[in-house]
Order: sequence, then structure tokens, then C-alpha cells
Amino acid sequence: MAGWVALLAALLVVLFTAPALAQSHQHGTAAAQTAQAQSPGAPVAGEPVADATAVQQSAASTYSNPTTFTLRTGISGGRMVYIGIGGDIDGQINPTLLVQEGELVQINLINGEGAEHDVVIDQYAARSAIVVGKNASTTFSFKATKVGEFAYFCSIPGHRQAGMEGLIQVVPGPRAALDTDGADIVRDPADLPGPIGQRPPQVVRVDLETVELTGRLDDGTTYVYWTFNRKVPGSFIRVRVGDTVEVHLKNAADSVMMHSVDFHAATGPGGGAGFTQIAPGEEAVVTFQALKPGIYVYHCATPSVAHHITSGMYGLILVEPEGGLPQVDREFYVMQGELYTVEAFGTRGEMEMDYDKLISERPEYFVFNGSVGALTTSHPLYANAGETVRIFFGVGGPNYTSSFHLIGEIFDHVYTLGSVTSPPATNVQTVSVPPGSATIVDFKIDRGGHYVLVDHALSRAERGLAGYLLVDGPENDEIMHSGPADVPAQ
Ligand SMILES: [Cu+2]
Repeated sequence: MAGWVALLAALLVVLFTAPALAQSHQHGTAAAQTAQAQSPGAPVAGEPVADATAVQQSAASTYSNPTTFTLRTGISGGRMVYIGIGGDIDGQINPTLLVQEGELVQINLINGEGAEHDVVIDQYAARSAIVVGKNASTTFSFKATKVGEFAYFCSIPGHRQAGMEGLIQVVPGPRAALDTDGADIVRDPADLPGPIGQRPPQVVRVDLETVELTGRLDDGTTYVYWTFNRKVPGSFIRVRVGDTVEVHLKNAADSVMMHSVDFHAATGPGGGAGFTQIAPGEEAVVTFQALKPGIYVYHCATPSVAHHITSGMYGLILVEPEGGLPQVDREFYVMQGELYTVEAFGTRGEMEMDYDKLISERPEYFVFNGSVGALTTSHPLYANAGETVRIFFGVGGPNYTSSFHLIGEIFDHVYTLGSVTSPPATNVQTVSVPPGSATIVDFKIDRGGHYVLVDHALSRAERGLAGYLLVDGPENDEIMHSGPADVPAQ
């Protein structure tokens, strides 16, 4: 019984920590780059007899998501083979899979022609399910604990001999981080101004510069972002109801595009966009009254608007009600968006925007604060047990509604639809936030540990969408502990 519980605990830890989450699939050496495909995927807790303690410790100290390879079965030169899909193994016959010692490896298998197949690695006692029909797929994972060169092959009688065999090379040592030319465009979720609280209305000047820059989308992957103030999302703007907001919008001289800004907090045509369509090097000023308290999105509104938004041109403005919001210990700023690239998720190099995918709403990437791993490996959220935490959460989109959820927590208060003048909903698990909208969630964090921000449409975690809230403090066993209750069940 104890062993079973420990195993379950290990599986849960893996499930809730490794999910494509992070993005520490750092692609390292030159050799690794030539042999590795990646499209980080779900952690399938496939290690049959995991050591629970070891898994928990490693999960608490490092967050790694799997190194992922996708193989499709097919026929080549009259032989049955595996064909690499995506990344650096794309198109290769029986590709050599290069893995670093200790990595969690995920292999996706797609049936390309309709015969029965599987993938087996004897030395790791790792195997996939058998895929039967054409286009059927499966996935499995294992931890590369042994260094060496091992065969992967199809165990259906005769298939290995017919050609379905390749190598997995496990080399010692950790993967070195890959240098990326792209700028860091991630907005630190702790980067927002403090509460305004009590003060009379005044004129508030807001400076926004539209900047186009090549930024880091993922390890080894860049994208030409269009930003407000060089980060995604744009600067968090904080005013109070009754303030006069004077927006100075400047379009950087080296921009290629025109840009503008539409404030959902403003009342008037285009939210200001009509007054702010500016060419590179130009500046425009628009002034509006903050008439209604709430948390609002702002975004670029230059055609194609969807293109400008997907490229990073969105942010939040909080119009505090008279006296401000209830005090909390920590506030964070998180926004969700999706990117439409020509190249498949996980491809390295410079991505290009795909207009056809954009207008047919087929994104490759989903991100919090602009890039894969933004809130996991590079800027996780930090808090202490016993503190109250508030997240201002908005969706830039341009198209996908978020089912915002914090794994392991319950929101004490949710300002539904961003309304701060309606009573907040209490004790909420998941909040629906459409594009161009925002919400505020408050909660007291009772127990130390790590918690995971997700869109509970969890397939998106496989395309980059996850964040961590790391809470320092006692892991209060009364609230949750591994194993049976202290008092026997009735
Ligand atoms: Cu723009």
C-alpha cells in the first residue's frame, strides 16, 4: 500500500510539474542540435517503477519538461522504417535520437501507413502501445538514466528485420543552454506599479513606445515581436476612477509598421485608436477620462489588428475604484496570447508569422507573458505561505479564450469579467477569460509548494502555456499529505 501511494505521489508530481511547462528543453551542443527534434509534450509518467523520493526532490529543485521526438511509420526504399517528424530529425529515416543523461524523454509514434507498429527500447524497459490504424498515434516516456547507445525498434514480428530500427544515444552530463540572439521580451509578472489607494483624481501621463524587435520565443527560437515598451505584455498602467489619462504614443523610428493603441478603459471612438495611428518615428497624444473602474485590456488597433495583437501588442490598465482594491501581500501581472508561425511548434530558428493560420485560428504557440517558459524557467511567480496573492490576468489572444486555473489552489475572490464594481465571486476553480478581457483573482496561499498556472484547456500546455507559482513555507500536512488520514476512516 505504501509503495502504491508513493508511486502515485511520484506520478502526480511528474504530472503537475513537468508538463510541457517549462521549457527547459534547452538544446545544447551542436551535435545535439543536429540530432534532436523537439516539440515538448505532456509528461506521460511512463517510468514504470519510479523512485518517489528522487522524483519529488528533482521536481522541487529543477523543472524539466521532456525532450520529445516524433516518429511516423512508413515505407522507404522498399523497407519499413520510422521517419522523423519536426525539428532536426524532420524527414530522416530511422533518425538517431540524441539525449542527455538524466533527461525525461517522450516519444510520440504516429502510424503512417496502417500496419500495426510500436516502439520498444529494451534497455529502459520502455515501450509504446501498438498503433493499429493509419494516423493512430501514441506516446510514452522514460527517464534516460543510463549512458550509452541503445536500439529502438518495432516489436511486431518481422518489422525490426524489415528495417524498423534506429538508435538512441544517451550522452553524459546536462544539456548546455543554447545561446539565442533574441532579446528577452518577457514582462516580469512582478513588474507592475503598486496600489494607488486614497488620492484625489489627477492627470496621469502614460508613455508607450511601440517597438519591433527580434525576441526569444523559446530556447533557440526567435520571433519578430511588436511590443509596447519592448515587453509582452506592455507596461501595466494603473490609474484611479476619475483620473484623466494622457497617453503619449511613440512609434520607434526603426519600426516597419504603423501602430496605434485602443484602450478598453476609454469611452470614445476606437478607444483612442483613431487618434493614434502613427507611422515609424511619429508620436501622437490622446487623452481620455477613466470613467469606470475595472481591469481592462489595451492593444494595438492597426490593421491587420489580429496580426498586431498576436505579435505581442497588448497590455492591461487597472482603473482602481475609489479607495482602491482590498489590500493583498503580492500582486502579479500575467497575460495570455497565441502565436501563428509558419514553422511547427518546437522548430528552432527564426519563426515567421503565418497569415493563413492566423485568420483560420490555428496557432502553433500559446504563451504567458510572451514566450515559452516565460513564467516557468525565466520568471516564475514567488510568494510565501500565509500570504494573500492577487493576479491580474488578461487575454490578448487574439482569438483563444482562456480557462485560467491555478493547479493546487482555489481562488478566494474572482472579479468576474474584470468588473470591480460587482461583488467578487468566491471559491472558484477556473475562470473563463475571453480575448480582450481580463480578470482579477485573489487567494490566500496556505501551504508551501509549487503551484502551476495553466489554461485548463490543457492541450495548450503542450504548446508552451504554463507558469509556476513557487511558494516558500511549510508544507502544511494538515491541509494535504501523502498517505492515509491520521484518524482511521469510518
Ligand atoms: Cu501595432
